[in-house]
Amino acid sequence: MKNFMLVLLALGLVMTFGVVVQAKVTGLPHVYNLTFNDQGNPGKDSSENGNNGELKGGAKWIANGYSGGGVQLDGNDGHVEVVVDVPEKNFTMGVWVKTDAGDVGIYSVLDGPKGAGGHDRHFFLKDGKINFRTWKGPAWATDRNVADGKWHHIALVAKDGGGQTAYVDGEKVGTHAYDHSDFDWQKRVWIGFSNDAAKDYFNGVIDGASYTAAALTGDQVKMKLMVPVEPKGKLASTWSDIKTSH
Ligand SMILES: [Ca+2]
Ligand SMILES: [Ca+2]
Repeated sequence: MKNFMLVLLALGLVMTFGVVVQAKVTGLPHVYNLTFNDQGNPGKDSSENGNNGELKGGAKWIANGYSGGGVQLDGNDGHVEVVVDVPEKNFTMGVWVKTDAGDVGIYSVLDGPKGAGGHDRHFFLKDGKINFRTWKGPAWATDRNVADGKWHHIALVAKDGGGQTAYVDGEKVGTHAYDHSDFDWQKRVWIGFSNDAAKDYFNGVIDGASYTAAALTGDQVKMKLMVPVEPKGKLASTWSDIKTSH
């Protein structure tokens, strides 16, 4: 019996350590982090929470994303689906996009496919400018045009008591007072889609799509979220993160 308990204890330590090391790979508590770098498994969740994405419709893996591979979306029905329960409070959503289409959907949280039964946490372009809507809050716009055919990183932070903050390429571009989502029956997330856009489906290339269970600071968005996690850099960043956090 004593030996059995020791084995359980050892197993517990191994599992705990495994979790700690994993969290330190990016230093951020990702619900999922899709890098699209593995051609054989393009929707693989690099957070290793197992919240893998699935390329659907006219979504095609390509070798040239922002960093490593990415996903080309056709503007017709292509999107990436993650079936996952994401937090409604204190979260950060981020994605790299490249497009010259100015009125397309980018990112949203859904109940059923295509938002049947409910949808929110929308990222979408209107006249090229990045807009958001986190229900029951209203839609709100920034004046930042990202439909210029170049890569841009878009992030939305919702902080309890602090409202929403939007970042483009790590720079704060807008805020809204509504500080959380009330859409707590959601079941999936679609990247490359938003019901709020004139054209629901994204037309262009996406990369580095993440959902993080924390309201990140501007520095964290810039220094961590926007920085791609490359396999060969993993161990180095793991140990440097552990070193600097103690
Ligand atoms: Ca990539
Ligand atoms: Ca949820």
